[in-house]
Amino acid sequence: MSLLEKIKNSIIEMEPELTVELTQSALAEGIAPMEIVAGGLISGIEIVGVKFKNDEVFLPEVMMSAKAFKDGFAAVSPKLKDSGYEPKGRVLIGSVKGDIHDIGKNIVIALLQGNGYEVHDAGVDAPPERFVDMVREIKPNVVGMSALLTTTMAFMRDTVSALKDAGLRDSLKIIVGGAPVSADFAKEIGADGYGEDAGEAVDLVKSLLAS
Ligand code: B1M
Repeated sequence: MSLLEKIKNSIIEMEPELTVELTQSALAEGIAPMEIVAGGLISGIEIVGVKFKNDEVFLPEVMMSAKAFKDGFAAVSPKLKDSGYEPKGRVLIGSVKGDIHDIGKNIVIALLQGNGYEVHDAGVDAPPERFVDMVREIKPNVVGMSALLTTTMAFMRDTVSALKDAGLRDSLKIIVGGAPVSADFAKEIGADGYGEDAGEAVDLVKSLLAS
């Protein structure tokens, strides 16, 4: 079994320490950081997602798998950053109010960092006021919002409104993403773009900042 397969399985088997150990071995063997993320870590959490949906695993198991993913990702993340180019812009990203899912957001952050963007993390369950305060402080070129729940998507709209009310909207681009979000929804709430996955989010930021 390849190291990437083992990493994937360690996430499915909910073994955070093993995930970290295997991730470090993969890095030591010279496997590209992005390959470890895509072929090992994401493959594992995606399978857990399907099992969760099919009621084959339940929340405590999913949380342990998510921890394995996060710990493995933390081990590989500095190397992803090392592969970056020139800083190309400043991005603020958070999971919106009510939403504590952050795996996808953290992948988007890592890929942006790996592509040379300075990224600030608004964390999870980030209310519109936090985005407003952080925009005032950081002055990002782009604000990104992530939501994994249909119930929390509404806070994307509230955040866009709060940025408008604070007079900050015109100074930045807004992008949104997350499984229940769509390009139509992005348009509807007045965002500048929607990224289906982390790769698209990076392309979107690139194109928005070039325009
Ligand atoms: Co939750 N959960 N969860 N969960 N969870 C989902 C999302 C769900 C689809 C599972 C299901 O029912 N099949 C479902 C949502 C249903 C809905 O509303 N549509 C759900 C639910 C219901 C819940 C709870 C309500 C469960 C409960 O308590 N009864 C609860 C809510 C908590 C809350 O937020 N208030 C809950 C809790 C949890 C855990 C804490 C156990 C854990 C989260 C741990 C963590 O994130 N730290 C968890 C997990 C892990 C999942 C699943 C299994 C996996 C999500 C994930 O990390 N995917 C998920 C089922 C699934 O997706 N199949 C599920 C991997 C990740 C790489 O993908 O996040 O989609 P994703 O990110 C992608 C793209 O979407 C995109 O790029 C990423 C990388 O390619 N993207 C962006 C994301 N953000 C972006 C931003 C961008 C651009 C692209 O620009 C800014």
